[in-house]
Amino acid sequence: MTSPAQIEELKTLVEPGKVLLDADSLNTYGKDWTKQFAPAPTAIVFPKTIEQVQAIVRWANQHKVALVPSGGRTGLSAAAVAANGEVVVSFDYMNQILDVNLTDRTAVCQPGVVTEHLQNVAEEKGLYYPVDFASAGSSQIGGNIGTNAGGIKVIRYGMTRNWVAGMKVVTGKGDLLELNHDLIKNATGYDMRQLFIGAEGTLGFVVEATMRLDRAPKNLTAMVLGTADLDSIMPVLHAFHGKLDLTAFEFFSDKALANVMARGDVPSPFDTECPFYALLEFEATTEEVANLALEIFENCVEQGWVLDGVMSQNQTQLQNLWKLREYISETISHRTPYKNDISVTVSKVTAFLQEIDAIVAEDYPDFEVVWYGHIGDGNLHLNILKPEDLDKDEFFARCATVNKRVFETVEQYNGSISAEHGVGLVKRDYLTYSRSPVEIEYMKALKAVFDPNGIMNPGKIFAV
Ligand code: S2G
Ligand code: ZN
Repeated sequence: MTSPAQIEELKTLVEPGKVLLDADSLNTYGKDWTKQFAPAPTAIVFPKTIEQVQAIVRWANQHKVALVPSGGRTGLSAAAVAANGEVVVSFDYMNQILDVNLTDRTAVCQPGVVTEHLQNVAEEKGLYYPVDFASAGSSQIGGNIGTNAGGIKVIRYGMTRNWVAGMKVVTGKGDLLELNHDLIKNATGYDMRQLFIGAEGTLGFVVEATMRLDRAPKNLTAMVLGTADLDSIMPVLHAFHGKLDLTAFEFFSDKALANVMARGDVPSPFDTECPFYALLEFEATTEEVANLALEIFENCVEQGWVLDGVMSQNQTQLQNLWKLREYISETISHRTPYKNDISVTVSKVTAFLQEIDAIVAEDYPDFEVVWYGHIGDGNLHLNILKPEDLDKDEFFARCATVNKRVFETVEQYNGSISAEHGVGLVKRDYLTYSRSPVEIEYMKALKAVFDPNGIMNPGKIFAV
């Protein structure tokens, strides 16, 4: 446990008032969007410079104090949860975009830059930061890197990992590493960026990141298609993906749509009620491209895969169609969902989805199952909604019993038990369904190199 004298020493490492100990701050900064773990940090510290981060890490090594990184706290795997007296290091005051270089098409960001702020600044400069997801309005670049955030545009642009030109990290030993210096080509040994991206703060802190930007997309246009059944979704993807350069291909079930419609502030896409829906997006750069999309749609209807559909004609309609998908997570959150974020290679999705859907129908007959996700890149979000009258702990315990069957199926398909939300605490005990014991031993060996005293987010990804 950290002593009062050690906390007083911590206060000298940062500006006055940048160590908080009050109950509200401990509760607010000691958690993320998960609901299973009670936050219980000792203190929250707010560095403003890289030197202050290094001093905090050295202090933590000296006193063997565990540190937990905190960004936008929108995580869904409890990677930013401090439940055991740790000191939370929040980057809220390291939130500036330090430079935008139009020649290199890069933006130098402090870790506390809100994702949406980077998106807006890129747009102001006529460029585009393409990693996007529902929580972009509050998530931070440092956390996006720590979890290798994915989201809704991965089918075209990939994950956060693809957009980090360079980064500065403070390792668990307190050393500052400047990785890759934003170079496009650099063949000089191990690319250690890739170790820190997705490491969930277990190797060190991201203290600056140079993010790549892309050209701005032209006339983004979305279609929402009502599909006849689960099996029809992937043929629709292949029909469009073969001819259009898609920027997104998402899916959601009728139950997901019903929850969004219940809000009352989003127009229904069309009258036909369908069991599943696909939302796809592309750049309608010419009228020919838009007409091609309509031809493909007609073909999908003729094939019996699609029952109805709509295409956006302007920005407002584009945004309204995206609300159908992006509002799902927030709209069901009050139902304390048990969340699975699983992925397989795209070619295996149909068979995989059939097996998982049969398991949940058999094992969750009395629970509301909501399917949605980034099916175009093989990432499915399976959410089980807690019945109003069922105790939360009992609900999570019952859901966990089904995990074994779900994750055994994931393992059979060489899939991932966590496609984009990370491992944290929530998926830690299931890691072996996706990573071999030998891999886990190598990961632990790497952790020992960068964080020999085990002060960096201990217990996340694997148990200490
Ligand atoms: C999504 C957002 C978080 C959730 O909507 O794609 O990744 O609720 C999710 O699963
Ligand atoms: Zn997602």
